[in-house]
Amino acid sequence: MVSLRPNTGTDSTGFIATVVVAWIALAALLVIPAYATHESAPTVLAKQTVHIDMLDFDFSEDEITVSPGTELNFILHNIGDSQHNFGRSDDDVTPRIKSGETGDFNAGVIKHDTIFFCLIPGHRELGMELTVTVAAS
Ligand SMILES: [Cu+2]
Repeated sequence: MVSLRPNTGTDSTGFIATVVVAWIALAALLVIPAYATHESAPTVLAKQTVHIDMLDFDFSEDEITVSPGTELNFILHNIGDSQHNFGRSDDDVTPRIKSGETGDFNAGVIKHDTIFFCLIPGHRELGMELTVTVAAS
């Protein structure tokens, strides 16, 4: 028979139960925001490094496919004569990489299909564009 008398605070079983409930509540507070926050850090399931040659005016790869959860790091070799850069936007781009030099760009976990390109005016239009497609293999 289960006792329904109220916990007076002197009952050690009740105290332990209260502590357990408090820990569960604390754990929920820590876990729930991770799901509720839109920009939570995604789980990294794999890391992949991709080497790209930069030419005047093309990338050695036009399209690559990665599995969901892949953190992608680009190593960029400028084998052309002109300077180039590599990124997704004005705020998310490498410095200019000079002819003969190598740069890198950590794109983080690729959450959805993304186009990377050279942001130097005119270069993207000439062909310096790379599409990364996210697809389960
Ligand atoms: Cu360029």
